[in-house]
Amino acid sequence: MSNTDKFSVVLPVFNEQDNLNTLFSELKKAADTTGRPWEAVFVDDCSTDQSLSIIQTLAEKHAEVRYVAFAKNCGQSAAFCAGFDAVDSGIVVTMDSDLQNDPGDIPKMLDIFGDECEMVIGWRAKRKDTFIKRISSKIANAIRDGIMDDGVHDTGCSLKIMRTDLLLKLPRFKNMHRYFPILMKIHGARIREIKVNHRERGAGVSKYGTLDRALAGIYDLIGVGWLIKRHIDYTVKEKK
Ligand SMILES: Nc1nc2c(ncn2[C@@H]2O[C@H](COP(=O)(O)OP(=O)(O)OP(=O)(O)O)[C@@H](O)[C@H]2O)c(=O)[nH]1
Ligand SMILES: [Mg+2]
Repeated sequence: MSNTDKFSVVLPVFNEQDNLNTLFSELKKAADTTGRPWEAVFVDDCSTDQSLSIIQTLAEKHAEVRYVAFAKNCGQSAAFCAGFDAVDSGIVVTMDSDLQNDPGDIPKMLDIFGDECEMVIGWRAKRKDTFIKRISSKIANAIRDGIMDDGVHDTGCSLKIMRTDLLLKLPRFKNMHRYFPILMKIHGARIREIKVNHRERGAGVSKYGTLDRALAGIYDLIGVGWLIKRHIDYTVKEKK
């Protein structure tokens, strides 16, 4: 990897109409400072607001914008996977579309991504979330850390940079995006963390309830624990 390589920003979207224009202008400003070619791949998950038409307008105006639009709502992990399949570069940046992540952090993350590591993850040291959300996230992290060691402080931070070829090897399942660090790690990625900015949601409402997230989280932990134990790892000595 070199510091001139193209990168692709994958953005899952579900009903974010009032955030998208600001998000794109912030993203463009930050991405252009890197001097690298880049693209934004929005994945609209059958939003019921004007998100898709805003994305279509952005794509008409800006050559960097591409999008995938789902025919029905399939969930955030499906959106990430469709984005990974669509990108046209070896480097994927993931982030939320609700302005909670700051695109201004991308250049410094790209600076440390490369030959020495295959994944860079943000660490929201000062979270701008509700008390309930912070506590439930702390409990979820503690349980997760007890079952699997992904070696990072903030697994749930959406702002991440990962190598496309490794991402395409990961097993695909609902909620897999909550386990990218451990899944990347068992596929050989060396991970580095960097503190990032975190902001309040721009406009619109959260798409997840605390209880739903907790219940799904327990179920998924069992599955991911199994996947890690049963992961196949081999090294080829010779081949003809
Ligand atoms: N494609 C797709 N994206 C989704 C879905 N649910 C959420 N998202 C996107 O994923 C990102 C994170 O969702 P949020 O609702 O902000 O989740 P959160 O940040 O944990 O919750 P808040 O702190 O309340 O914002 C946002 O960009 C959403 O638009 C979904 O079902 N499909
Ligand atoms: Mg959010």
